[in-house]
Amino acid sequence: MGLKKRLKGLLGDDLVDDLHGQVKDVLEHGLDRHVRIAVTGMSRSGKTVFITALTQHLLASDKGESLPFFALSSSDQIISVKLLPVDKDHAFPLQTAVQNLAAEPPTWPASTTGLSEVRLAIRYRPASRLQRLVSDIATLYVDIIDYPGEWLLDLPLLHKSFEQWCSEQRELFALAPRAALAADWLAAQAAIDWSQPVDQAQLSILNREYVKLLHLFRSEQYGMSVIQPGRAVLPAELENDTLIELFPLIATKPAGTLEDNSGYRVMEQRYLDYREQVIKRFYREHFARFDRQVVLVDCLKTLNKGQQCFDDMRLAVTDVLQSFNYGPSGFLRRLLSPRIDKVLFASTKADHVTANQHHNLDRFLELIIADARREMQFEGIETTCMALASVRSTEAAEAVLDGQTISCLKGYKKASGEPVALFPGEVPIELPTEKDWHSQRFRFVDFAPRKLPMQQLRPEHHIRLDQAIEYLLGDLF
Ligand SMILES: Nc1nc2c(ncn2[C@@H]2O[C@H](COP(=O)(O)OP(=O)(O)OP(=O)(O)O)[C@@H](O)[C@H]2O)c(=O)[nH]1
Ligand SMILES: [Mg+2]
Repeated sequence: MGLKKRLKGLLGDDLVDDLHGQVKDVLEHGLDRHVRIAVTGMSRSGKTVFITALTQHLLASDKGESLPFFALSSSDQIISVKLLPVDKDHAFPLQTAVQNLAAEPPTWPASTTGLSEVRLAIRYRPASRLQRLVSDIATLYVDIIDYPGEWLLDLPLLHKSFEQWCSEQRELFALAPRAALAADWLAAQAAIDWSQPVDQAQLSILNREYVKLLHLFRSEQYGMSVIQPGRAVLPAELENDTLIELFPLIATKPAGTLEDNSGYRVMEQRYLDYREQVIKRFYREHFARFDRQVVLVDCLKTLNKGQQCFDDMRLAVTDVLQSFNYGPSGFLRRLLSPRIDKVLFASTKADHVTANQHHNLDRFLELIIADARREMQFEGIETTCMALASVRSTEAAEAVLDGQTISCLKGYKKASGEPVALFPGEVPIELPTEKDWHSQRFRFVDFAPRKLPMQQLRPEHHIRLDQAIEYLLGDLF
């Protein structure tokens, strides 16, 4: 009789299976682990604020005060957390962000214009007795990168031919608000015979106009999400580089054989160069290896701006998520060919609504990410939806209206800094009707941050950030 069978006779099946699993685990893993978290979100969705708050709370998590639902912290197992050095040109500007949030008056971080990275080492006392036989102390290394949301929208181009990209853009440019805003640009494109050689000066003019249109589409007024190529609006080191002189051809592909110097082929070549030299490099260096993912979505923005913004956001999120690798991921696979095995969809800025609306915000988020989530679940990976606020900037208050007590919020308006107390309204749990979209029913206000102290962080400084951390990391200790 094998040892395992004999032990089962003595100790029972469950206990022996459990022990067997743990021994295998320890032998395979050692106790130290490494996890890379993908923080994914369109521009202004809250990535930088999330990374700042998560890092700041984790650095203080040995005190066990601000993250009650992060079990490792609340059970006093954390010995210490520290930042690890990264290449100084790419260090996440944590200090600046933390100082600005702690200033008087506090301010939000600026929009991100380049790539940066945070590396954390969480040193802790393992809970299981078996793990403690190997070592009393273990370390989890956590890597997170931050980047401009605009660049994310380039990832889907990796899997698309120029023709596919143009055909998708054709559909988008047929819809409001793009169709009307781009009428002149579309007419100028249509007047060109793309099967013939095109003057470079003419291409430059069309490109300049296209970039202006992209800025308009993503402006506060329209809030569109599908802005491609991303480097056209945020070039960073590619400023003035011809690599980013790229726009889609909205007219259908010219028939017949096309010469290499035809307008169509010239634009197609630019697309291929951009894909190869900009997107592929970025993807290979920074996006190919992730173990866990947070997808941040600003649901309230879509409600404020209306159906076109909602549809565009849904399309962008679904498209972007197809660029990541999903699948169940054991330790060895994580080492050899990492895949994302757990995804947290988070509706950010939950402090813009009253606490009784958080559940609705979870449900509304599900509407936006339904298609993307279905595909992930098909791959057998774990997902969840959660409304959260990385830096809680409002306080709950009550008001009496027509003899009834209603829940309100108090805070400072982001735009003017003036104090406000308001009833922000309800979050729908179904897609708003045509009438609701047009009734200006949704007017969620942006708030200035409430001061986030550098020391003595408390649970009331965030909403559910601890649950998010527990979901993302809890099973790795
Ligand atoms: N009230 C509140 N507002 C938030 C929170 N997180 C983000 N915001 C708001 O959202 C804005 C954008 O947040 P960022 O973290 O800079 O967004 P981002 O995704 O990094 O944006 P890009 O760098 O442009 O891609 C902030 O300036 C705040 O107005 C939050 O937890 N609470
Ligand atoms: Mg940012």
